[in-house]
Amino acid sequence: MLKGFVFDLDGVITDTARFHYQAWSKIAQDDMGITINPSVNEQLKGVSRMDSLNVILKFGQRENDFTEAEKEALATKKNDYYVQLISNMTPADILPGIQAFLDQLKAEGYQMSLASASKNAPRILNGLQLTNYFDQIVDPASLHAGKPDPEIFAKGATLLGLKPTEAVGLEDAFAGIQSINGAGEFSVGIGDPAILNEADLNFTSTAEISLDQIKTAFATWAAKQ
Ligand code: G16
Ligand code: MG
Repeated sequence: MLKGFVFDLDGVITDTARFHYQAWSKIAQDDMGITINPSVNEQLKGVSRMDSLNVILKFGQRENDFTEAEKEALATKKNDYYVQLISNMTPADILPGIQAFLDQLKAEGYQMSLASASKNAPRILNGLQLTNYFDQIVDPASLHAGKPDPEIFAKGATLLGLKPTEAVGLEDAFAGIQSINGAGEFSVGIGDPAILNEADLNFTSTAEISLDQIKTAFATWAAKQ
């Protein structure tokens, strides 16, 4: 039986990718002499802060040029700038259709948790005034491996006291869909179905999300589990 929903944050609830990109672009340019581009940005989605830095250093062929302490300092500097950028977020930054979807889930008594790689997730939910919708938030600092490892989505369900087959995971990144599938949950992809081709159900944007369609597809999927 469908009992709960595990949400990704960036790209599903709000678009923080543009702020991550702005912050990484500046630090990469100013402190590493690396000019990043939108295709590098794609590789940062859903990836932890330190792994994002490593992607950028590899792109700039500078992966051996910084000590661990220097890398920590670069990651901290990026985060300080990023936190400034997100400090003005308001409910107007919630992606289309999400507020109504969350209201419907609450009204129908579903449990909800957040499976974001971002250590800033609680701060972002606060700005969006969505904190009260979420029964649990997975602490990314508690994880052994990030997406596509199943751990984060598995934890999103267990924190709610749910079996994987009672939970739906929502994601906009391919690595996130792999994480949901690996956890044995029903996966909903938000975005290009050609990219998210391993999702159990796909919506091209958040505005298209339909709880009725999820329920129908989930019932067919659950019967086969
Ligand atoms: C988000 C972003 C990633 C970011 C990561 C860590 O993941 O998509 O680009 O690197 O969080 O963020 P922070 O530096 O704030 O801890 P998600 O899982 O919400 O898509
Ligand atoms: Mg995402």
